[in-house]
Amino acid sequence: MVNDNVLSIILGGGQGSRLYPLTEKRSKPAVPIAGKYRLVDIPISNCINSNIKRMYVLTQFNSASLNRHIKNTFHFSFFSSAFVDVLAAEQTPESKSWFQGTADAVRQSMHHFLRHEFEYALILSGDQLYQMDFNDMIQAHIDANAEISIATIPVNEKEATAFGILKTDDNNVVTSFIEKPDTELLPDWTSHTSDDMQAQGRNHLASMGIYIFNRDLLIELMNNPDTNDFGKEIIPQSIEKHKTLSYQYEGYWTDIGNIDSFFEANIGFTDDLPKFNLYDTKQRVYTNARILPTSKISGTALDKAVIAEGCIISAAKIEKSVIGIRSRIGKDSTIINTYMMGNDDYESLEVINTMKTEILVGIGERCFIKNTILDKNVRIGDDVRINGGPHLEDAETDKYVVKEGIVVIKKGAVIPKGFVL
Ligand code: ADQ
Ligand code: ADP
Repeated sequence: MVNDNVLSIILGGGQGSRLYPLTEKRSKPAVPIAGKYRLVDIPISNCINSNIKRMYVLTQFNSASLNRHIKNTFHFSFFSSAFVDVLAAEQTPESKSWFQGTADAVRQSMHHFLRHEFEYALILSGDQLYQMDFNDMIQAHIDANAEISIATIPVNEKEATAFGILKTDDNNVVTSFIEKPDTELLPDWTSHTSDDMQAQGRNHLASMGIYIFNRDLLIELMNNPDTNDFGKEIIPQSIEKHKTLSYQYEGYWTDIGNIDSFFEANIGFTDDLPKFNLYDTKQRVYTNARILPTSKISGTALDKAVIAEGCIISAAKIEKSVIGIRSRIGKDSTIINTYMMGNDDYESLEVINTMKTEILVGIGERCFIKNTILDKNVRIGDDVRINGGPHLEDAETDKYVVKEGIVVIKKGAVIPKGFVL
């Protein structure tokens, strides 16, 4: 088993500005996805399913929800060496020790990693949706006697400018690498891909931001304080000096680092055959086992609705939407193409009677909500109409943000009765 030789380092997020306002009050790994999971559950579950059970999650700030989630979710046997630890940047954004980039984040935490025995460091991004067995990649790395491996995936020309693009020789050894090339450079950066990929126009080989480094090489590279980023500096500077293998992957993989892709990925769970299979018992996605009651639904027409546990729903219609844990939706409301994250708590009658606001947590009666992300614990009054879509211009208030037509209602926001957007 190679896995005892692997330490996993999950890059949990920089400033998280691309996912703002979901990252306004929590760190990126704690952002809820698919109604009951958190972003960080994806890389952690991939590691557990690959039998890699020593993991560090690096994050810029340590939100209470991230700590609570990790602490409540990942329990390993007392007798095992398995763990998931969160390491947060210890200073403020103004301070020099705030992580300057992905490599800097790893450098500042090296003393934690080096307390463990490992041969290979597996470095993962925290904002990607995919199910991958890392053992195949590790085995390919060992067989090729490589010092660095990069997981790669064929992408089309439109996507290629958002990624590190590379070229390889016939043995899949990386010969050149360019981080996020301009469109006019792309014709020089095509690769020979499989017939299936070519048929989809995927002729560029992109880095998935998933790396294996041999321990000694990682130590050597981290000793150079001038390099702050893997994609911009470490990888391009290393390929000539250190044997770097491209491990090509052709399964489903998507970056969910901005509001648009995050929204699409969540709504994608309502497809007849979602590209990411949450029902695969061989590749389970682990999350907090909350022991919630079943969901109760009355008088609602449901079409392509994904509904988590513990909801109380009386809506008229829910279509192509993901409804998260403990959601409450009032009578005659219509929810279309929407991701509702759910609530942290139920409001008991006692609490309701002493509340300052009369707007209950969840969605009220006779509301219409479309093309919207509702963060946790929102209170939407009766007769509210939120009609997101490309007709809306980007905007921000204290209660919501509009980004590329998607309305994001901020965590805990109270939207008064009759509000229209
Ligand atoms: P990007 O995703 O643009 O490209 P980056 O913003 O550095 O690269 O993020 C990589 C991962 O690290 C993300 O999960 C991010 O949240 C996290 N991260 C960023 N800064 C961090 C910090 N200071 N501390 C902790 N985590 C941090 C990279 C590569 C490309 C590759 C794409 C694939 O540079 O070559 O194609 O990933 O998505
Ligand atoms: P979940 O994983 O269910 O989305 P959290 O981990 O955020 O939720 O919270 C789990 C439980 O902790 C909630 O049911 C709630 O009762 C409680 N809780 C949530 N936020 C806080 C908080 N800030 N302080 C104390 N308890 C909290």
